[in-house]
Amino acid sequence: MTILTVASTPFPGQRPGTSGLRKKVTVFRQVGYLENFVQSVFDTLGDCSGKTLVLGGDGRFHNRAAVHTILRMAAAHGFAKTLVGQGGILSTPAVSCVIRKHGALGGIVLSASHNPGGPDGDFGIKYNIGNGGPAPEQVTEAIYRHTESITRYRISDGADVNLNRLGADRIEQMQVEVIDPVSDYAGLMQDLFDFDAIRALFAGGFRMCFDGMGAVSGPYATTILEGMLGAPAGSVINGVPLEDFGGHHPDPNPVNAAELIALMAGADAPDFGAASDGDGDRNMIVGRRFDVTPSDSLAILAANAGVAPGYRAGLKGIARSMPTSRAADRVAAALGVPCYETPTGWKFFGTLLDAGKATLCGEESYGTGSDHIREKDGLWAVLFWLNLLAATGKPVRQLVEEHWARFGRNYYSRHDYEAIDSAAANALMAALRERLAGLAGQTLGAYTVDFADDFAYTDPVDGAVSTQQGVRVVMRDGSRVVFRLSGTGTDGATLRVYLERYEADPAQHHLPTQQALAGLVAVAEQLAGIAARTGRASPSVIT
Ligand code: VG1
Ligand code: CO
Repeated sequence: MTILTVASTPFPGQRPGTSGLRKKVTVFRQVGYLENFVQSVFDTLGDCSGKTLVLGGDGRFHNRAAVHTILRMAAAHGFAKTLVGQGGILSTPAVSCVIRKHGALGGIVLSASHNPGGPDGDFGIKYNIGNGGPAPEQVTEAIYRHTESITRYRISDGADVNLNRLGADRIEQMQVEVIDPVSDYAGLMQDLFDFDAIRALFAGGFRMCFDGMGAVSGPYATTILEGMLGAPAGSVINGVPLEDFGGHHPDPNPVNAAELIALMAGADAPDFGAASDGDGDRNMIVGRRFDVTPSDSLAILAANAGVAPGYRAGLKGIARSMPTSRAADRVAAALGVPCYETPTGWKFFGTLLDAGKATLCGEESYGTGSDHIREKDGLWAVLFWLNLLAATGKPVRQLVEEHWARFGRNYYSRHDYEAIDSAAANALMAALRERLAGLAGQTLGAYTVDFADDFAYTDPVDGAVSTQQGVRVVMRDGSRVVFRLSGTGTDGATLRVYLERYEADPAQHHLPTQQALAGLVAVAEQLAGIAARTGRASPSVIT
């Protein structure tokens, strides 16, 4: 075996977005493209001798090829050991768990998460640091700078290891340990939740459906739900990770998880439904004929955290991304703990979790998690809900409605305009930013603007500043419209419009969401001129 130094030249645009570098598979398959990025990660890390790396991905097309390349590069860079998931499979939360449990220097996650897969789909790569979480912006920017001036990468010419066989192998001086992708993660879940109570729930005839959407969470859900907790066989559907996700778009929302939603709406609906995304870090929670919004899910778990053994000591604080509804803020206030508001993307929760300032975190985009790892965690949220259902004996809908009755309801929706022209999207945002200063005090429809700004965040732990994180227009009654551009897409630009309205009166808690928010939708159009600028009369996805 020889370590080769291969000459290379930079590829433009290797800047990680909200969650890693995501491009079309065709872009990633260019000679040297993946290698340049990985070399830039390693150059940013410096000396890795004696260190352990964790490696795995969501099983999408190109996953295996990329794993083999990265293993040979890690060996050339002097890592003592790489822990790789069997078959090259590790969910994002499992990578975070394994990094922490084994004291690794960091990990590489191969995934474009909720983006479609397959030869014409997307691929992605993300570096996670030693706390198990996504690298913060200072690190991703340093990696990006390396990609701009790269001249060579280093790689072993050693043979591919057998990824299917558990146990130790070797490339150069580096030990390659193929690990069971599920076991460390399953052990952690068992420590956090009341498995006996959930087992008793299933034993009593409770039925659920978990839709793995042909992506990575299937093996985790099958082992834990059907294996350890006794859910009937068949409770997990689409449970085998496939290179093209079996044609599914593994973005768990009511539009994409159509099979699950139809089942939950049917006459013989199970008690509980859930779905996860490509890399297993998102969750959608569904009751019988009832969808739970992610923002409400965060608030409800926070309000009831004591049911789970792992959270019985209480919450230190709650953190949510800025566009996430403020339902969680009301729970934090009732609990007497702080609520932090961060920019979009899980990387912004890391410092708060490390510093012990927050216990639960969430995003409106079907992301929920806690200080047990440093990523959002789909199956964790499902188990938390199961624990809650087991502890209370109440159906999903009743739990949500009782929460609204106690705290009020934050009507919430996100309208996405996908794959619009990038120049038009940037012009729309620029025009909004120009109007911000004059908006306070103006009347828009039934609303009067309290304040309007471009969200900026100063990390309360390390002082890092992030600007231009979304335009928010906040009304005097607390209602909000937020505009931002997606940082995960690969086709043109995606405009996200986030709408929120608070309703205290329980008599008004049962309106259809879009009807309840119609006034704010009109305000958003009035403010941004979406139809004229994008040529779209309506959003492509509403969640
Ligand atoms: C989206 C979501 C954001 C989430 C990110 C990564 O980002 O809005 O909340 O953290 O995806 O999730 P954006 O920039 O497209 O709005 V995942 O499950 O794709 O890693
Ligand atoms: Co994801």
